[in-house]
Parts: sequence; C-alpha cells; structure tokens
Amino acid sequence: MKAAVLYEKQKPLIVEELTLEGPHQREVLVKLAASGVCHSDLHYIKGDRPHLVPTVLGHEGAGTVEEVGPGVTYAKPGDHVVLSFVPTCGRCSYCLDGRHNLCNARGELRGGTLLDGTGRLRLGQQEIYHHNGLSTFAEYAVVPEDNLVLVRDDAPLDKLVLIGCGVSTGVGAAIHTAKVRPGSKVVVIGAGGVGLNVIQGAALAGAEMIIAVDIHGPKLELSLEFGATHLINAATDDVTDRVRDITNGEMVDYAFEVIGTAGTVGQALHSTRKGGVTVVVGNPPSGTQFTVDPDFLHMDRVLMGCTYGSCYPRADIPRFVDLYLAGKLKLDELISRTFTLEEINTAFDLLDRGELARSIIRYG
Ligand code: PAD
Ligand code: ZN
Repeated sequence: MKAAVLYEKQKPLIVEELTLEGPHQREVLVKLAASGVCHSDLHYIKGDRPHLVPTVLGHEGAGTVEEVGPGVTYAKPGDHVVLSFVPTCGRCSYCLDGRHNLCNARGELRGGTLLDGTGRLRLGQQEIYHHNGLSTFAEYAVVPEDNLVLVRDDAPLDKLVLIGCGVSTGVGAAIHTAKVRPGSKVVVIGAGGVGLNVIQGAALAGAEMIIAVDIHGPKLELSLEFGATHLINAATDDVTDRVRDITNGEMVDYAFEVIGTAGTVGQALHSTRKGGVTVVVGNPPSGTQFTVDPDFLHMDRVLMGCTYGSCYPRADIPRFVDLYLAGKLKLDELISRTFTLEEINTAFDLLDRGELARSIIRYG
C-alpha cells in the first residue's frame, strides 16, 4: 500500500510502497476513505514535539473494516468506523471512572507499535513506526480493536474523518471539558481546524457571545458560519483589550487557547472574568514554560488542559455523526481542500501558512 513516511523532522514526507502485515489478536484491518491533516501532525514534522522515526503520521481517519484478527468481537468486515487516537480499554482506572480520553492504554502506543508491543508497517526489512496506533497517512491501517468506533453507514466516510480528531477535540473542549453554559461569554483564540469546532461546540451549548480570534482574515470570516458573534484580528489588535471592549469590561466566562504558544495561553487566561475557566487545547512545543500570577487564579479562576475534548469516543463520535446528519453539526464547511496522498506536503505547507481550516487526503 501507499503511505507517506516521515524519515526526519523538518523534511518533507515521502510517499512509499509499504507492506502492512495483517491484523494480529484483537486488531482490525481498515481500508481508509480519507485522512484529516491536523496541526498536531505538523508539530511532529517540525520537531516541536518528539516522535520516533521513520513513521507514518496521521491520526484523523475513517474507513471500512476489511478484515478482523483473532478475538475481535466489536467489528466485522464491511462495518464503517471512525478511528480514535485514544484507545479505550474499558478496564483501567480512568475508563472505569468514565474518563475514557485518559485511558492508560494510550501510553502503550507511544512507543510507535500497536498494543502488543510490535509493529505491522515495513519498508523492505526496515520497521516503520506507527503513530497513535493509527497512521492514517496510508491507504490501509491495522489498528487495535480498542481504537475503533462503529458508526452508521448512511453518512459519508470522507466527511466523518474530521470527527476522529478536530471535531471531537474542539466540540468536546466546549461541551465536556469547559462545560460551557447557555448564555455565557466565550473567547476562542485560534480559529483553525480545531478552534472552529470549539466555536461550534460553544454555539451548540448555547453561549450568548462567542469571540473568535485569529491572525488570518478569511479564518475570522469563516468562524462566523460556525457561530462566532464577534471577531478579533490578533495581527492588528491587542486581544485582551479588545475582549474588554467587546464585553464592556466584564471579560469572558470561558477562554480557549487553540494554537499552542505560551503567549496565547496568557491572552486566554487574562481574558477571563472572576470564576472564569481557561482551557488550553493547543499543544505547545515540548519544554514551553508559562508563568502565571497565582493571585490572578485566586479569584476562583480555573486553568486547565484538555486532551481529545474530554470525550468518550464510543459514545460521542456516533452522537456527532447523528448531529451532522441532522444538520446541527458542520463538517462539509470545515474542509477547505481535498488532496491526494502525493500532495500531502502541499497540504502541510498551506496549513502552516494558516490558509486552510481542515484539509483531507482522500484515498482510492
Ligand atoms: P490550525 O493550524 O488549523 O489552527 C491554528 C490557528 O491559529 C490558525 O487559524 C492560525 O491562523 C491561528 N493562529 C496562529 N497564530 C496565532 C496568533 N498568534 N493569534 C491568533 N491566531 C493565531 O491548527 P489545528 O486547529 O489543527 O490545531 C490547533 C492546536 O490544537 C495545535 O497545537 C494542535 O496540536 C492542537 C490539538 N490538540 C488536541 C488535543 O487533544 N488537545 C487535538 C488536536 C489538536
Ligand atoms: Zn489532531
């Protein structure tokens, strides 16, 4: 099969013919319909965050089950699935506590293998590392059964891919992590693939004011379609000053940082009112430090992180599919461009320049 391989950070991906071994115990072979192109992958390509190489990145995918390995009970050939970059083992203390996005099995995928500690991807004799147990920049993927989410088969798989990361993370950050309340005021700093989903999640939750912040005018325009009520261009305006003006000095109940820099985390925190909640969704480069005056937190302010929108993938992903088909969740509007696998480096260049909301790589 064809797959895009990262051999070295800060170098373009190279499309190669790889061999993919069939599924072992409790693993499934999925024919991917498409893969989303997320900024988290770009962080690994740039070396902002370390990753074992050579590897096939990509963690936003959906497709059809082609073959199941021994012991698989959850899925059968022909089933439509969205891949979850967090497995849910159902047995660890986090899963038992309903905090499935923190499942301990996730750590077992960090070594670039599947859950049994071995890999299925090879170029000749050379082993190629997996990414989050998924590696969706490829025509096929062998993934652990615990990373699969069954979805209804009357929804277009090449749109559902976005639910695998961007939608679940963004909408989840608003409705699960922050628990945005109806009538509240929200600021979202970074209106890209994930930030637009925080905006639509806040709108779904009934926020009265949603301030979108970005440095690209077209992104700000697009955010209006997702429910933003006010816009701030951070390239020209001071973010916290503008939030103060727009809210008549009250500041916001919820602030979301969806870029991954210390500076924008500070802008988010300092945009909140007393009792306000700041959620850091962006992934800053490893080693980034952030200073905070504890006296500012003293007024019941909450500063928190967020992984995978605090979602329970097997409950939330099918729910997001239903909302999409009911016309209440936007997916089509998120897709700025569709690329072939050979065009993947162009997709990353445009993402880096802030010119895309989400793009997808479509297979077959
Ligand atoms: P993206 O590139 O689509 O969006 C980032 C947006 O920020 C773009 O629209 C930029 O124009 C804008 N931007 C850049 N700098 C500034 C600035 N100084 N002020 C205002 N706006 C700015 O990325 P994405 O939406 O795919 O990902 C965003 C972050 O979220 C990134 O760090 C990614 O790694 C992280 C992420 N986290 C999780 C999680 O589970 N926490 C999941 C997925 C992605
Ligand atoms: Zn992602």
